[in-house]
Amino acid sequence: MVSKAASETLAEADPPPVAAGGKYLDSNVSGAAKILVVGPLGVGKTTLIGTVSEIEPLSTEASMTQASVRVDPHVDSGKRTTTVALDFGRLTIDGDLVLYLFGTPGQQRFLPAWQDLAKGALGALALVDTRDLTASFDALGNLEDLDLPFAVAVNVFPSGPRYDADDIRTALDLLPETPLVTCDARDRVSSIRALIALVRHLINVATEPS
Ligand SMILES: Nc1nc2c(ncn2[C@@H]2O[C@H](COP(=O)(O)OP(=O)(O)OP(=O)(O)O)[C@@H](O)[C@H]2O)c(=O)[nH]1
Ligand SMILES: [Mg+2]
Repeated sequence: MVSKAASETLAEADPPPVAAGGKYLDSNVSGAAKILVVGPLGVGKTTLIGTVSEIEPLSTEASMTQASVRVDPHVDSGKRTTTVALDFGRLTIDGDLVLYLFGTPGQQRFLPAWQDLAKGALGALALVDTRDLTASFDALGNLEDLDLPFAVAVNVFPSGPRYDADDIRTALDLLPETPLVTCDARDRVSSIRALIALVRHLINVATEPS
């Protein structure tokens, strides 16, 4: 769980503290949170976890073949592999809070797998791609069905259209309190910032009176 002390320090942290490196957890770690990284096929989930993880990330990539061209359109876009089970990585923020990051498969047909992954999760970072916002509807709907608090991070692709935040909120039907940030899944600082926005939101959700 996220400890109150860790949470308060984190809530004030800006710019994002550099993650502790190394295989073993820092002895100052006093809180932990399981976090899902979700989103549609090819949005950058595996990339983001690999970018921020302080341990060698676990990935379960399998080749995409012509056999899936009708159901996985990215086969024709140069994407060669897809996650078929999960990604896993670990990130310590502010020295004392460790995030265990679980990336889900992107295709809705893997929903049963990511329902299992959601067990024990405190929240989710939902990546979206402005080149196809509708592709995120399934993942966001799944999070709502699971009653899992989430933040939305637009993973900015160079060819992606730029929209105002309000337009993205409307298109995705986000609640006013749902954080909406931008990131580049290949960039460590912006990806950590997105995760911190999520953790701040989780703290607010956990501490606000119901
Ligand atoms: N230009 C750009 N390319 C990116 C970015 N993030 C990921 N990519 C590339 O986009 C491709 C898809 O990234 P993945 O991380 O495999 O996406 P994913 O969401 O894990 O995909 P699935 O597991 O198949 O659902 C990879 O070739 C990445 O190098 C980004 O922020 N910008
Ligand atoms: Mg993946």
